[in-house]
Amino acid sequence: MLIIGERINTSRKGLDEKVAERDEAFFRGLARTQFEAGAAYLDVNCGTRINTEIDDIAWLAQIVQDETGAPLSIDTPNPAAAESALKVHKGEARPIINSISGETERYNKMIGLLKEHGCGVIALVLDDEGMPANGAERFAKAQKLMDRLLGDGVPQGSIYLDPLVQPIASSIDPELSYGREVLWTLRKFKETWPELHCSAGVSNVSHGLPKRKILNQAFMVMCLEAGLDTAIIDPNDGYLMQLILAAEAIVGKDPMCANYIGAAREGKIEYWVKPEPAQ
Ligand code: THG
Repeated sequence: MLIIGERINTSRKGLDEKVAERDEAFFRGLARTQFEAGAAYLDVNCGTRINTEIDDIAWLAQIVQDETGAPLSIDTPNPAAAESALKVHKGEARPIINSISGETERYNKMIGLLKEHGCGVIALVLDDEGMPANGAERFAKAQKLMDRLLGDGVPQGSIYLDPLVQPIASSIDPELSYGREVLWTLRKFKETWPELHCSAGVSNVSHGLPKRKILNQAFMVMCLEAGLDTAIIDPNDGYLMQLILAAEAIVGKDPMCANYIGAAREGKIEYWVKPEPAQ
């Protein structure tokens, strides 16, 4: 599982203020702890800062990369903000633009950046007609978007298709489980495009519910089985991280269970939930 650390996001409590104050030490800490916990990419999102996002995201990108050297998931619907972060991005590993969608203006501007910078891209199943209501609509929107991306010469291996996880608590139709719709969609993605990467914001699933981490952990395991290979999650949830290792071993994504055995030897597999590290 490719892990994208989700914690640098100004929609999280108190983080908007930390960006406003330019609290560099705070964000260095968030970057380092996620990287050390096993995040391959670090997401940077300051979407709450509408008027200053373009400057703020470049500031965040620079300090996060200076601290860890990790490539970034540049999380913004705004092409100007994405460009601002791309300009300061360093290192061999290319960043991931998070994200492009089928929305006309966003698509046209993001595709230009993608070609210019040769990076990866998360593709959201969202278009001018809005959000998909169920699995079938997710797949229909995905087909259109994939046709367009592949037609525009984006290599399949650079695309991370995202089925859009919606909070299960926000479904008003008792017949419709947002969890199930996403799992169905992931299977369909893998069946249709076997070489394609699939990514998802797993923690969206629990929004508005108590004891969110348990829901995130359960959903993570199910998504992994359904074909998810890239997860935007909190890597500092040690219990979640060990569940990923266990689930990969079970579905044959860990040959000879080598990673699982190695982690157990290193004392990284435990029966209890660890408290979060202090920030
Ligand atoms: N797809 C893509 N990008 C995304 C999302 C997606 N970026 C944003 C979001 N969804 C993924 N990132 C987060 C970050 C934080 C939380 C949820 C998703 C979150 N955090 C709470 C907090 O920190 O207070 C609670 C954390 C917890 O208890 O688990 O909710 O879908 N491409």
